[in-house]
Amino acid sequence: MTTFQNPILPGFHPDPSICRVGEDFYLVTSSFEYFPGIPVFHSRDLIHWEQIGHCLTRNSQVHLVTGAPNCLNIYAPTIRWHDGLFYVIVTCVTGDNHGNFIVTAKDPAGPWSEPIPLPFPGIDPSLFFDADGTVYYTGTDDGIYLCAVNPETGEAIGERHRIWQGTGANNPEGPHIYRINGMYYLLLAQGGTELCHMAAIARSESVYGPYTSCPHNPVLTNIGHNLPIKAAGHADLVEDTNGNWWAVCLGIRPLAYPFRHNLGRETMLVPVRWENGWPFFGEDGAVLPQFTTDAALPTEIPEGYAPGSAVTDTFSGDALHPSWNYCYNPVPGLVEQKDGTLRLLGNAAALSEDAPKAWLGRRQEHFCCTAEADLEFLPEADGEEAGLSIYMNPGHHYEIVRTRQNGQLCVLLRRRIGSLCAAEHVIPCADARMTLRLTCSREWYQFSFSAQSAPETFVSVGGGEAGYLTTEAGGCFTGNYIALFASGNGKPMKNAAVFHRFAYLPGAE
Ligand code: 6LW
Repeated sequence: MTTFQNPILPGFHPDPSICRVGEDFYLVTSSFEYFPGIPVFHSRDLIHWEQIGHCLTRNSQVHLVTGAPNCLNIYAPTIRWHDGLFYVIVTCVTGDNHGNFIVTAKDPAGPWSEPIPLPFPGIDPSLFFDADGTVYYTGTDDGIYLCAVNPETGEAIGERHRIWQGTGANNPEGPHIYRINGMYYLLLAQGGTELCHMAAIARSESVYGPYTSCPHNPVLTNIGHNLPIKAAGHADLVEDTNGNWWAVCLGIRPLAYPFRHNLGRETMLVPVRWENGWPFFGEDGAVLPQFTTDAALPTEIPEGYAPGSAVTDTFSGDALHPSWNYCYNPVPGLVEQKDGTLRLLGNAAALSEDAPKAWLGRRQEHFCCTAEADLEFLPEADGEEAGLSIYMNPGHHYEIVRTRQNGQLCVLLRRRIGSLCAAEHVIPCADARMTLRLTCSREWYQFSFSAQSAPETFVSVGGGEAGYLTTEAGGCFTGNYIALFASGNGKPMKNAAVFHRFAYLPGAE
């Protein structure tokens, strides 16, 4: 028997795709404007995962562009393994490098290759390696289509064929093809990646169809179920070494009614059983917060960094902790880890600007959690600032800010919700070093700080409602980040803000 909780990857880990090589499972998720792009995870038991790297780690692979935050750049990927090589196929929907491309690697931890561009339009690409050696591209562009492809060169082979378009719900997308017991199966998402999300499946004797819809479609949805997980869809199937089948999919966990979610779309695991050549997902097609299945899985806790775990980072060594992301491609000099510190040298871009800036963030992965940052910073000019932010996008974030106003060194709270912005609770503080603290709950983000001269005394600067930093209030496809930032607010800073320690501590959900 195996019991596990969902999500298996908490926080912003949307559009999961999975493959198995021997006893090892590998999973990738979409990453949008964050860099490195396309995180890669490894597991032996589908439940405990470690992050082993990213596919897009070099500026030469992807140019992430500003524009419409939260819903552009790197969309849904697919990971497959064939004949000793890993393939990840993905869409960058913006900028001069937009389009579908493949990267490959012998080691999924990387390095991954330079992109192999593909001539196919649309999003949500997938690859299927057929037994006769033919490789098929499936994608979504005004419907689901398929085309033979040379994955080494990216060349299309033959024509594109529209195939099954789902059961008639809107937005058929996220297609994946499998060959199981001599039949071709097409699994796709439909209904849109919100509360009407679902997955549907069809089968055919030919990869080109015609496909017969499963009699109990949608095979996966949480519509009509009173469950804390909603918007389940965008699934990918995998068989374990014991012949049991599973699916990963995305889901959201709303804060409360009306359903608003702040952690982004998260990766869920669903047991799958087969009857009469059709799959049955989860419990009555639904993704539960907890499953107990008779599928015996080995329990193996990987050694690497696991999303959802506590992290204390003292910035030792040269490499950033794997949980950190830049917003867009990193700009040399803005964020630097050296000599056991993290140095942020703010440029002219304000935190609220949709632009590359001195910003380093990690996902909020729990409703209830605490983040702390030890900061050493004496702003030399009015407007120079550094701090700790709960950040959804440039237009929606709350932060505690160490700054200088009218020549006075101080700490204050700033909140931005779209066009509304307020800086308040200004507290004079001349200490060079302080600890900033963010306490997250389902209802409220609370900020406080303790100055070096009184390290045990945390002074509140206030906070803001969790409900306004949600996808429904002002976001799109990503989840909230807990971020360190610095800015010269109109001119580059002379001296860096220096962070000595950062801690992320999960709380009781
Ligand atoms: C993803 C597609 C979608 O590529 O959103 O709404 C895109 N549906 O499946 C980004 O997650």
